[in-house]
Amino acid sequence: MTSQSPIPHQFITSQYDLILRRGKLILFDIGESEPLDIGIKDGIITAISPNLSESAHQELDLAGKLISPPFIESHIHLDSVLTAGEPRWNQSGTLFEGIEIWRDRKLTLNLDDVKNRALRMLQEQAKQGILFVRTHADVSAAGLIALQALLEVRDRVRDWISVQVVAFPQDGIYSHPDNLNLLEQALEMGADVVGGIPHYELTREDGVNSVKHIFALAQKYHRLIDIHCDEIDDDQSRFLEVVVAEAIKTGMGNKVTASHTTAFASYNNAYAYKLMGFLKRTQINFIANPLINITLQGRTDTYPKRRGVTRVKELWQNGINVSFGHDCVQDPWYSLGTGNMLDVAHMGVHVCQMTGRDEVNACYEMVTRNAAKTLDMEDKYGIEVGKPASLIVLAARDRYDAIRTRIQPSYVISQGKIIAATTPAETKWYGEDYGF
Ligand code: 17E
Ligand code: FE2
Repeated sequence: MTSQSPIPHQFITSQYDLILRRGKLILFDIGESEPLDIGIKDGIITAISPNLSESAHQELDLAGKLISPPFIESHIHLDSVLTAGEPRWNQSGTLFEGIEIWRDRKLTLNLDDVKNRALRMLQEQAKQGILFVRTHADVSAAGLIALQALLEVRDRVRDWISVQVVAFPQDGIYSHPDNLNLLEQALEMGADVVGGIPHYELTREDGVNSVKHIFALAQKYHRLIDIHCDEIDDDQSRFLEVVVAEAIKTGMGNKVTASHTTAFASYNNAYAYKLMGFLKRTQINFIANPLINITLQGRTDTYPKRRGVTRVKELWQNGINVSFGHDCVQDPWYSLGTGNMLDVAHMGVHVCQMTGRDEVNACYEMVTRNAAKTLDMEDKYGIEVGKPASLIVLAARDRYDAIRTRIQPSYVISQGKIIAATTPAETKWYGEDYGF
């Protein structure tokens, strides 16, 4: 029955707008549930039960498919997506050539350019089951165009996808006299998170000062922190320890995120061991970007060649919250990608060597539940009665199978509405028939 139903009485008294029947819920620390029914009313999950006897205006029979909380993109640059090759291709494949190309591309940014690309990307992401996104917006450019565009997009899409915007000073906050002010102005305009890039400040001292300044701003404006930190293979790049020190001194702990931290993979083990103890005390979050880290890092190595991905497995083993991001889709740093978080988890399994069964499941958590913690959005995330009905349906047996096949969600449901549905491609076989 639809809202055009000829029987208005039933419409008014019906308990649910939508019922999902016979779906298996991912129970993170346990496995998958037996098939269950989920009742949804006014965008909220109002019932989870083995067999809902009532009917609803709309029902979907999931026939044993998996129901997962949506994917979360915890680290992407929506201002630069879909610009690969503009104005030129990144030939060296390094982070630093990417920054130079972007410096030229951003001279031609305008609001519509950023908004159109960001909206297109968000729609692609949502079709692939992503309903929460943290995007960086470069604020080291006159005019704050990228930031203004992404704030407008954030507010425009909030009925179907939650977006957080990080004020990210790509060129550093001390490399140009205006950049410090631009960062603060971005927070006044409404950026949700303060960012930084200490390893790209001109000196070690500037890098340390930048981290202190970021914490001061976050406290003044009551915002989260997400710093691009030590994104380099240099084993002497040690801004993570400064982030840790500030997190301890301010008590900001789980409101703080260190993104990339690729140098952590190059630190000597004695130092890494000491640092790991401090990390456990602070409870800060980590974001690794396996697709980008494996391609941008190691570029100055011959052989042996480093992987350049932070110590994901060891952080996870120590109970520290880690999520995975895609970072880029078709931009000066990474020309590939569709935004699919299962591609990211799949690469994470490989480059972090997390092939044990629990480890594969952990990689699934890094694109779902762990990222909700990082984004501080746990209150509206998860499949529980009373929470917003934002979830995805996967034609997979379990999390391992979902990562293995990198399957598109059959349904994407956001705040109670079906916003995307995918029918699997069907391949016909015309070769020999072996009878199985
Ligand atoms: N900017 C940066 O500093 N690092 C990155 N990985 C990207 C942009 C994508
Ligand atoms: Fe990034």
